[in-house]
Amino acid sequence: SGETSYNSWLQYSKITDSPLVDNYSPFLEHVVIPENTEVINSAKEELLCGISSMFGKSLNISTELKKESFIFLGTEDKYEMVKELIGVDLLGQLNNEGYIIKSFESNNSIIIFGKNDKGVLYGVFHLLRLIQTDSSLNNIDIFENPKNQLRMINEWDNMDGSVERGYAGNSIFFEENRFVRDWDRIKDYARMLSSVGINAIAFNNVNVHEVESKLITTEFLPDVAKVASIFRAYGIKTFLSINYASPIQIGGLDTADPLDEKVRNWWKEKTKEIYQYIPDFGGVLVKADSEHRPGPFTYNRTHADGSNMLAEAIEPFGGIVLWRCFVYNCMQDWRDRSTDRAKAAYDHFKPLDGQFKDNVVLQIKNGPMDFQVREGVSPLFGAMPKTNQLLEFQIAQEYTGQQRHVCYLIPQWKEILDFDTYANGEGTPVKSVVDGSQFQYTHCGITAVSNIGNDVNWTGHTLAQANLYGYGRLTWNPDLSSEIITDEWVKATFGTDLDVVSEISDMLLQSWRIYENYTSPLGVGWMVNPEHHYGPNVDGYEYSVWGTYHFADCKGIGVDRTISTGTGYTGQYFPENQTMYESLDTCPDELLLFFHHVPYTHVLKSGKTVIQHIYDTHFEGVEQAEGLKQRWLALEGKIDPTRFRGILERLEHQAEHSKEWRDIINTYFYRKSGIPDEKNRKIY
Ligand code: GCW
Repeated sequence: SGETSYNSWLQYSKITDSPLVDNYSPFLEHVVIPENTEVINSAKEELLCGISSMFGKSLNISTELKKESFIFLGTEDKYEMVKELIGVDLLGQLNNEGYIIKSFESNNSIIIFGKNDKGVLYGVFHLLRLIQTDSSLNNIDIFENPKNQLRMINEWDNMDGSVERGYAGNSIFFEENRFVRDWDRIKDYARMLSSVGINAIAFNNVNVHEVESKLITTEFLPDVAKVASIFRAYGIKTFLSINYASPIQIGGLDTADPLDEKVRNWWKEKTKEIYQYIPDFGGVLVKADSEHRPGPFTYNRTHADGSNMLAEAIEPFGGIVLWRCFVYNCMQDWRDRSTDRAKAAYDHFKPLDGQFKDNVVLQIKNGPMDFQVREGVSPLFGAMPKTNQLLEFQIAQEYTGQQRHVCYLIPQWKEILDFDTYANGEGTPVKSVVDGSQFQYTHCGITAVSNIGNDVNWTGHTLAQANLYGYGRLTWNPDLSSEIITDEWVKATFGTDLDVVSEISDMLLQSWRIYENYTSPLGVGWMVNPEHHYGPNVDGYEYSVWGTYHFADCKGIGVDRTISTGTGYTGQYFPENQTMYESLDTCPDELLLFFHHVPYTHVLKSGKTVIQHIYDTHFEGVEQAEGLKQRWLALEGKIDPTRFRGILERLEHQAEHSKEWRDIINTYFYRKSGIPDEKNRKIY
């Protein structure tokens, strides 16, 4: 049935054959819950549901401590009740969302203790995860604080029900220019998100069209408030994407100039109104002066002027302004070799460092171009010590197979988070910039474009659920390894059978490289069909206005972004990285064509020429895609039929489609270069 795929990693499958049933049972008699908040109630409901589903057992609920066999859920307010059991040593180190889990074999008890109720909720999800992954409950001694303050999701949902870059059906929030009002589905989404530690969401598209502009009016605020209340019960704050030109669009003013008093007052009144409906409203997300969206440039104002104006309006209510840095010239002339889109965000924002208010956070895409299979890490990270920064990933697989191909992105995100910016000298990885530990940031963290829709299984490709899961886990703790995250997801989703776990984990962990192999070699991007961005089209973006070129000719390929002979982009990095990328000797192979234009005969560090690398990876990628399908087929009978077939269909498509990629890419470069494949394979 669809239920299994709908339940994602919150399967709570019946546990019968685990060697650990005898270990678990003694703990599962009572749940002691002395407090009563919305979030604690969510924690209680989840625990009761999880235990009853896995063990067919209802826990007895009590507010008083028992002598034995109990699970205690409580916060600092109830510290007195459990102080003998948890001691004081770690207490002071718990942050607002942190928690402690301890278990005691002597009386079969488990203490889940949060500084606040959110910690209790996260602790309950952690306990349920331990059981779902076959972990022993003996001698648990867990201390967890989330590493990032903002752990956010951006939906690109439009009110007509479509989802921009959505690959899993329509919106679960909107249809026909109103709210869907399927609150249960939204609640289940909230459960999924909070189970991996997400604490904020903006649920409408950053491209705010006409109807969506009215989300901040009384026409829709009651519904927004309803959605916010569902998320609130799971510790998730609601944000809205807003239209920068709202004062004109919905306010009837003749300007949106951020320095105009009328405009400033309009936003102050508007903000007051929003907070009447949603007292803990998180704030606004703004895409301004980007891809034809309105912004302060219209009035010759800076992005500091624009964002500060909103920040001032929202400050009295504790809200924040998430301001995107995806600002570039999308009307470029391809003949112009001096403009480089990769440089745009840094060029626009770096000079403004120090001018932003404390409650403005700059939201920066992980790459300087746009969520390609592989690109350099944005040099803006670490370059603005006096300005709050938020990292933006894309879980939706716009350029990585659109959730029809499997492409597990956790390894990619880990590389980005671990990338050393050298902002404070060696050992200043991106993760340490956005978690606020390098500079005195007041707000920071990680956000990402969601990959869900109203498909029964949420993500179209069931294996794409792993990207959403892993995103949350990584955001909670960027130091978790890909292997650990993957292992958790597979076990919680498909059960703990050893073959299933090792096969699926390995398929996921290799999938990004496989996808890269048959699509986009050596950091060159954009060889996709325009607009929908699916499938190969080497020159699809070569002569366009978007600033997206590979410059392939009969001699060579790649974008010269060096200081000495190119666009100078490498100069935006701190010296160590600048030197590494500037020189052909030290630039890593995998990003070679992102930074350099080289002849097809250029020899890579691997010892192969560029052209032979292109041929080899494309032939190999197709074999690997076929391999994924074969490995999946071998799991038949170990996966429920619905998910088995659904995933198989997509893997079959992937294997076929990878051939299309291989043949078009190889043929294109063979025809351009005239250099035959050393191994004489079929190229057209
Ligand atoms: O990559 C581009 C996408 C647009 C998107 C834009 C953005 C929301 O193709 O669909 O618009 O990025 O991030 O603003």
